[in-house]
Amino acid sequence: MTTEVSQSAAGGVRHDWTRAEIGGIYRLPLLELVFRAQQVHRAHHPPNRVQTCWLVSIKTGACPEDCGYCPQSAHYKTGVARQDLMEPGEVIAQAARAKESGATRFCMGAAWRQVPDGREFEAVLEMVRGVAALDLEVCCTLGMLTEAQAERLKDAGLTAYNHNLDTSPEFYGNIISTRVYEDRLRTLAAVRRAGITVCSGGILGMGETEEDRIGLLHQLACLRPHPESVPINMLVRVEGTPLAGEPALDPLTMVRTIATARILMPASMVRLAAGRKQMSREAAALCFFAGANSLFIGEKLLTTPNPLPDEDEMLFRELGLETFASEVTARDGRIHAR
Ligand code: SAM
Ligand code: DTB
Ligand code: SF4
Repeated sequence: MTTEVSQSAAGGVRHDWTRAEIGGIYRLPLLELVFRAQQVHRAHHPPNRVQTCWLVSIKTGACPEDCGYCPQSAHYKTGVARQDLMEPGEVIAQAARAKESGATRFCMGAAWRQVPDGREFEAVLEMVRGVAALDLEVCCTLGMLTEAQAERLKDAGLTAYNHNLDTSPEFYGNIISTRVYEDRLRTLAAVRRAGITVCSGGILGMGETEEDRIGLLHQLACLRPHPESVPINMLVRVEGTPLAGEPALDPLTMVRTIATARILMPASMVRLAAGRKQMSREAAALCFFAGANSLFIGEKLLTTPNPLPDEDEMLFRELGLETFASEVTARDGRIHAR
């Protein structure tokens, strides 16, 4: 049985949410919200199971964009060492190691505003082909993409493309000035048209209001179809970025946002993405209870640290979490029972 089947059995998926409705869900008493989210979770996904994803930065730093949260922007002095595009062989070897470590999805990130055509794009296509041949889900996040590029990535075997909306349309301009919300939506549409699954979510803790978080969820939940994968990142505050001095986010805000995302997008994989390093295991446990069923493993995200493999093994053991085997998380980015 695929999730699509269980989804219709559970009453269908909506794309016509209003902001007011989403606000009503987001502002429920926390325990009521988490309880409802767990019910929705169980109607659409196996309980106690998480997808494990591995990130690698294939091109690091010197990015022309000015995203206020990002250590890789050329606009800020953050101490991130710049690195040109990696060799395909090296990336594919890392993917093989990621698979040995138990990852079922391999995500390649590049600090680009947009994908450059030519030698570098050809190298990325070779990486995608190599990773797909290892029978891993393959994801890329390379910045803006044209339809022609999306089609070539699809042909190379790409499962998913990550492109985050990050925050609400109103707050977006406070964080980034070098591109607009509409650019992000256009890339997501190109990805969708090419038949690649969409991975899109946001970042919490950038000084946004509750209304902005509701606005982000509204944008995501009104995409048709929903993004198959929704990463919720807690801002990693990196020295030198304009957001380095933001106060720490209350982890319960992550829980609330994840629970709301789970209710709005019942069949999607919701990822507890960046920020686990600065989160207690109790907070992470609540995020999983609220419906997160995916996470990044491996000791580094793109440029910042992630919990160590030993710590994650212990977390899985203590919570009784099992990981999806690669045969279970199928290459179309959705879960299929064996
Ligand atoms: N350059 C491409 C882009 O922006 O789409 C791909 C790489 S970019 C680093 C991928 C995503 O990482 C961003 O959209 C953002 O949501 C997330 N990210 C970057 N810096 C972060 C930080 N300090 N904390 C949390 N998430 C972050
Ligand atoms: C996503 O939503 N989070 C990941 C992945 N997609 C590419 C990136 C997190 C980056 C955190 C900051 C860093 O390590 O540079
Ligand atoms: Fe560049 Fe992506 Fe970082 Fe923005 S988030 S500065 S586009 S690498």
